[in-house]
Amino acid sequence: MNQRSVVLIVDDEVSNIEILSAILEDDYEICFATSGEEALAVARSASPDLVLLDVLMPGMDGYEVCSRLKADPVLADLPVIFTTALGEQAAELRGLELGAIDYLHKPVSPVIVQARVRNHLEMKRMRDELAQLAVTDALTGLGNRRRLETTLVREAARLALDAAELSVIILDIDFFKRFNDSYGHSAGDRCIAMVAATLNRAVHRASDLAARFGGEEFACILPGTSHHEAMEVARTIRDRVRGLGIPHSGSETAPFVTVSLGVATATCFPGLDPANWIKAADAQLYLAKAAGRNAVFG
Ligand code: GH3
Ligand code: MG
Ligand code: MG
Ligand code: MG
Repeated sequence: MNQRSVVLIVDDEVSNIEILSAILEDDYEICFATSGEEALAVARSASPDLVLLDVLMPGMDGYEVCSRLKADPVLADLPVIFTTALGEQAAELRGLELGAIDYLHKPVSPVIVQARVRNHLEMKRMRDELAQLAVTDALTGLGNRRRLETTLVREAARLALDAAELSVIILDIDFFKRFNDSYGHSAGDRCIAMVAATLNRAVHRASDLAARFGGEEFACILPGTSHHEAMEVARTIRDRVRGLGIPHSGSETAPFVTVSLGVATATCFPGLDPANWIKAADAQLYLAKAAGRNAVFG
């Protein structure tokens, strides 16, 4: 069953929270806050899908809460609907200009609240799905090149701060042109998907990323992983792919599909450019190919 969406209700008057809760609690998980400060804390801790936000509150008002949500990279996409008794156009315009997605006037109509919340949650669900599709490779379900590039940039920034290690593995299927020639392009696609699944199982820390880099090439980003550990992971992947036993009569390494892998490890240095990590791993991959394939170099 689908997880229920979470709606955060923010209002300094508890009776208003009770009214909105009663309207929405059959369909959604409800969390609430009675001040602006508390709203920001609950938005961070409860990961709501939508916020109903009162404008007039003592201390931090709703406008300020909305501005702070929109300035926070993690919370900026959270849809905000203002709920207020302020009837003036200027007040409504200000809320919308601050990034709120909609405006509800108190006293609220239960069916209108339900319909607007439902529509905005549906739009958010579609936005999230599109965002996920934009970084996913359709054939393998792994991250795609865009996902790889944003991860590299993010990890470079992190590495510059905490001076940890980071390893990169590049993988390329051996004699794959011949595989397509012998068994056809659809069989080639299935082979790519099986190699991807093997790769994904071998790379299992929460911070690890396995991505499809290009046609039959993959990359793994392994934050906090030493060169020695990454070499072990790469050898495991090489052995498991060979162990799949996918027939490949044209291969010169074995009568099965094999892969070659290059490993590179970055440590913190000033002006580090993540593109160089891929280049370094690629240079090792080239050596693995030159040495006969079904090999790991690093
Ligand atoms: P090497 O051992 O040196 O890597 O030899 P190779 O034949 O694998 O060489 P190369 O990497 O140059 O060739 C990759 C081939 O992979 C070319 C292309 O026909 C095939 N390919 C690329 N993307 C796809 C894909 O999405 N599906 C299928 N079926 N084949 C693909
Ligand atoms: Mg109020
Ligand atoms: Mg290739
Ligand atoms: Mg290849």
